[in-house]
Amino acid sequence: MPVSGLPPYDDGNIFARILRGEIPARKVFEDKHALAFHDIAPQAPVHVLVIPKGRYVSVADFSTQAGAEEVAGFWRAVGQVAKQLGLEGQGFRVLTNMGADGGQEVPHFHVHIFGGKRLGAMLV
Ligand code: DGP
Repeated sequence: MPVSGLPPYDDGNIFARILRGEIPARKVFEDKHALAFHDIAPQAPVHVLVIPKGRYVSVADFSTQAGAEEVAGFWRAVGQVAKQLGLEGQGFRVLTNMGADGGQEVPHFHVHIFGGKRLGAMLV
């Protein structure tokens, strides 16, 4: 069960389907722990999503239920993706939405990487 009050993991969610190759995605990185692909509705010149390969609904689940190797592997992938996309020099933003108040739409834990321009203040 997820720890976040969200429903249990749904294997039919869109990112699970991307992981299984059932839906195409513009992949930018993949390794044992993570997959990264361009967001379908980019909100910045660079907008990439990084997802773990494990079945975690949200950051609450991932941070409490994933193993140390999985957590480390995921965050290393985030760093590698930013480097691969050439974002390190000018900087970038990493964001995760969680649950209803966080505006999470897809119930498979993911982080957004935004970059490619000087980003404004966060909306609240
Ligand atoms: P969030 O609100 O954090 O759950 O954001 C989900 C993001 O996923 C949103 O920015 C749009 C993106 N997205 C939704 N469906 C698809 C899809 O089928 N393919 C890709 N590449 N991105 C998707």
